[in-house]
Amino acid sequence: MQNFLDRIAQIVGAQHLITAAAATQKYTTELRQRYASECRAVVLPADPEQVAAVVTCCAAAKVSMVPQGGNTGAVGGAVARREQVIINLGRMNRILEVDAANYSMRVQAGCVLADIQQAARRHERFFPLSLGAQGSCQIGGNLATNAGGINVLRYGSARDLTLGLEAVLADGRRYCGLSNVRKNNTGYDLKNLFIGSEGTLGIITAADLKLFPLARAQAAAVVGLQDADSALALLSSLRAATGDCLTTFELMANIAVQAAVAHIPRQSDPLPQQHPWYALIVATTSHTAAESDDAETALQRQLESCLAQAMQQDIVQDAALATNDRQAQQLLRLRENIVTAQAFEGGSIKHDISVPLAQVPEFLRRAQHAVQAAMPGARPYAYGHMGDGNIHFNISQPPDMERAAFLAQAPQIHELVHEIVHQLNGSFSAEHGIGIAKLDDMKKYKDAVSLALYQQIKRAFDPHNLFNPGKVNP
Ligand code: S2G
Ligand code: ZN
Repeated sequence: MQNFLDRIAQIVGAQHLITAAAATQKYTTELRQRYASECRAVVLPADPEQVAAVVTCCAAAKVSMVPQGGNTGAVGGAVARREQVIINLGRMNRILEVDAANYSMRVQAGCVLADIQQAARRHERFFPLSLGAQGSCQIGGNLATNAGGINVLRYGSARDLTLGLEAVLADGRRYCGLSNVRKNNTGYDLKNLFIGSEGTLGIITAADLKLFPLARAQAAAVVGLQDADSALALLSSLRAATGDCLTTFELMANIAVQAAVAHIPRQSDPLPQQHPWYALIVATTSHTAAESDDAETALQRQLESCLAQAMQQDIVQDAALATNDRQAQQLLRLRENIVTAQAFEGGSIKHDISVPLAQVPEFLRRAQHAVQAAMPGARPYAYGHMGDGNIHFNISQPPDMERAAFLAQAPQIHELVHEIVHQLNGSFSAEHGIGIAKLDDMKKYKDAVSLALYQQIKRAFDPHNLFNPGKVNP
């Protein structure tokens, strides 16, 4: 093993080969701390050539690898075992090119998502992938998990935002699929095999991303709702009225909003009374009126009129509309803070499900009933991307229940919730991926033909199972 590590050190430089347990800890600490993780070494290559050389060296030594970006995943996709090498792409963080005329940008896999968003803005362009971990997650990991976030409603997931990519294969060869043309109909769509494969088919080293016109005007609001049926009705009327200006429609249960108010400094309830449900609404337009504030005023007026009508129809109980960007950012921060606030409410059994839009209220009814019948006192802490039918139906610990005993019930609760999702023709993993957390669900809910095809693809790309073994494929 020492010779092997010496060879790795020769490739990346001794200072970019980390073996001391204390130093590898940041790479083996999993975000939700549900999975133990350790490793033989962490390797930080500087460029795709070094990635290919490291992979070739690992393949020759039959050492399996865990590709890793910002290590912000939610399903244990980047946890490692003691004999494995973690290949972390963090050093490969260059914005290679921004082609504003082509509405595209070429980035290395280790670029932090927030840096990509800012680089696009500097060129008067918008990169719409936006999620809570954007300050530390890396685009390579976003692509590997086909990340979603709060703008999927209008712009789609990571897969929809990618024009081309390059990756290192399990035998060290490089797949060179970088391409910034929007139409490229030449053979199988290999790009989309790597996207969402969670590092099990190849290590993404760079990508060509789609850019969009910068929003010239934004309107944002938080509304109070009686129930999820009202949220569904509001979503439908907003989409009809604003067309594709609607970028974000996030549902938040009252328990989540009040937890943020209780636990997050300077977080208040945007509405004077509490409501069973809240929704965060953001609409933007890139139309440039004579003055950009005309466009902003027009969009805000449109949203205001929509919400006023919904209030008359008793769909919306109350509304807080942002009148400037600072207030809009405050409303967006509420959505981020409800995620953070969960941890202050004890243990959390989390879900990342999706159902057809019209089934969201029915899912919430059935799931709440089933969970509370199975575990009296369980507190559904539901929020998420209602615009995509994607709900994080998280369960917070009953106050009088011991944390470990509560978390030990997770498999049973997952089974209850995912069975309801299955009955409603939904998905047990909407945006976070499979990792190791959802392997049982893959076995249970994916059809035999799909599972067989996944295995055939995995064997074709990684015949010696060196890339992230034990992930995604049950
Ligand atoms: C969200 C973030 C991950 C989590 O806030 O939409 O996808 O921890 C989640 O739930
Ligand atoms: Zn989410």
